[in-house]
Amino acid sequence: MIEGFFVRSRSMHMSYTVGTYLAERLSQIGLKHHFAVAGDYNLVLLDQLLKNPSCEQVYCCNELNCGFAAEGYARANGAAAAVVTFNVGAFSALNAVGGANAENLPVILISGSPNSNDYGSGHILHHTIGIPDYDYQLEIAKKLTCAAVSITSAHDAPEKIDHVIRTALREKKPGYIEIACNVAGQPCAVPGPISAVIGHVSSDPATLQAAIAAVAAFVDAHEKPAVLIGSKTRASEAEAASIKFADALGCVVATMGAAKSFFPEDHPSYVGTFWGSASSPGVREIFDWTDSIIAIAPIFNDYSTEGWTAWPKGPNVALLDKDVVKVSDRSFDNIALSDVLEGLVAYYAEKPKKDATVVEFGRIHSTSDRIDADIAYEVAETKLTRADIQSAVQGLVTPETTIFAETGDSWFNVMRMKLPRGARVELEMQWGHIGWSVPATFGYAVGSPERRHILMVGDGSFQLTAQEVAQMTRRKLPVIIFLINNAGYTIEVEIHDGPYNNIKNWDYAAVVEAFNAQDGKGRGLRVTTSAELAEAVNVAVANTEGPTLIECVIPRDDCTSELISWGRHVASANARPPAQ
Ligand code: TPU
Ligand code: MG
Repeated sequence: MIEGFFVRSRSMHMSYTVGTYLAERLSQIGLKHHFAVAGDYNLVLLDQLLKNPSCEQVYCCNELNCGFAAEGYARANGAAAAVVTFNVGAFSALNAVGGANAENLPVILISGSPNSNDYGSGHILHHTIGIPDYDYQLEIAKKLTCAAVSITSAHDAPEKIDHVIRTALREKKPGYIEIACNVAGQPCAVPGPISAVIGHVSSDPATLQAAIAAVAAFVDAHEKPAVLIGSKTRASEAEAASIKFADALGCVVATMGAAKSFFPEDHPSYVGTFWGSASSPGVREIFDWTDSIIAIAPIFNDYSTEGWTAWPKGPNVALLDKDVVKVSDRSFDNIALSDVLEGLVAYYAEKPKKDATVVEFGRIHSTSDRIDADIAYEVAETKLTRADIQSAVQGLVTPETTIFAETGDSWFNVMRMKLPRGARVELEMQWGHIGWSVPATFGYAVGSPERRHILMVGDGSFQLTAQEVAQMTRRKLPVIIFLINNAGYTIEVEIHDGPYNNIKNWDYAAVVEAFNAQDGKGRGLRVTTSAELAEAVNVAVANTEGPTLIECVIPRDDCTSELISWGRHVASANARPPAQ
């Protein structure tokens, strides 16, 4: 009787535990799913999370994949969460957390952790390295996230959870929460309004005005500006403002490799990818011709600058980053990129267009370029080529399509795609973990079931994370996978070859069939001619109840010309001798 009364009165007041508090916050920030792998340090927490029906639990085959699934989900949905067990699980997931950091995605890693009584007790616990010191996972997580907390008491759990989620959303970086296994089910405070967690920080008004004036002065002082869109534009929430800025300025706009699809390709100012010798036709030349570059949220690393050979820097480059502007030896911080761009839009609204680069691009850019030639896709009983695969993918792209492209020649193939407005490309060029794309596509597809999902992945990369195709099968996700079987690590072959670039061949199509077991509807098809590829694409489109993997067999050196030239530049940068 007394117990029944107690339960009723608690539910009338919407009682919370640490776990249900966390679930409430995850669902309030828009997560309809979280990803998980079970382990005894997190089982009570998983029970608590299951109590919230608006944030479904989705399982992965291992914790690396769980982290990458969350990373992919964050790409579709703005944020994500992955729940794992202590050390043995979390250490694998931390690799993906490093990736989320590099890729500017707010992924919350949640780890079950030891019973609070075991901290400081001298007890040795399973799954640990065998010392009675349990803070080393937290210390590692601190290096890889923007906020990391350990919860060993329900008392301070709410503010710790809110701190991590708030910081991750603001910084667009991963966060980390570990919860002692005996604390996850403990009663805790009721959540306050979610605005405390998701509220935006305003730009500093004086700095904003000064930054806008400095960029305007920079642009006014030049005749032939060009805009370069970088991969942090999405994390900066500045995609829409960049389009308005391009409209107002009227000069050419190129995207960096990692920012493919972050600017509409049907926009009159859009010229293609800027990536040194791997640029779209005419783009490198127009960037050579320009007298100034406005770089929006770029990441200039050895890969994106083609071994430091195509690195826009110096006094003719204005850098407009997520919350910092650097122009003409001045620096302004604590300002939102979209506010800066909106201010510039207002400034240029009544001014003549700075369209010299658009006019010149029209002169130097020939329409009979390589990309159009590649799109002529001939269905024939001829040996399959890389160009056939590129054309087949291109033929599937709709405004509702997202293409994931794995590290390897898939990067350069996808650069050649012509995207209708709405189509998206997802790349992991800063972290560059081969195998990322399989679980990330899975997570993305869970978060955006209304879209068409295409994955281009090499044979070498696929071997790292292949088992996550089984989760696509489990959830009946109709992902179309183009697996490029070129018998090895061709991207590495083009950088530096050796026996380590050869891999054991698999029957990839059969692997997917094996994942079906009794109930799956995945399809695996192996193609060696363009006619077989065309047939397989039809099968893939018709299969709406599971993934379809098309194993595309091509020769080892049948790669894009961009990979060859990019590989040569990267090899030169790697081979620089030590400075004297
Ligand atoms: O198209 P292709 O043949 O270049 O792609 P594939 O077959 O997926 O080969 C990728 C080869 C590759 C390696 C081995 N790309 N980068 N790496 C180095 C590497 C090793 N381990 C991890 C986790 N990530 C890496 N990028
Ligand atoms: Mg390969």
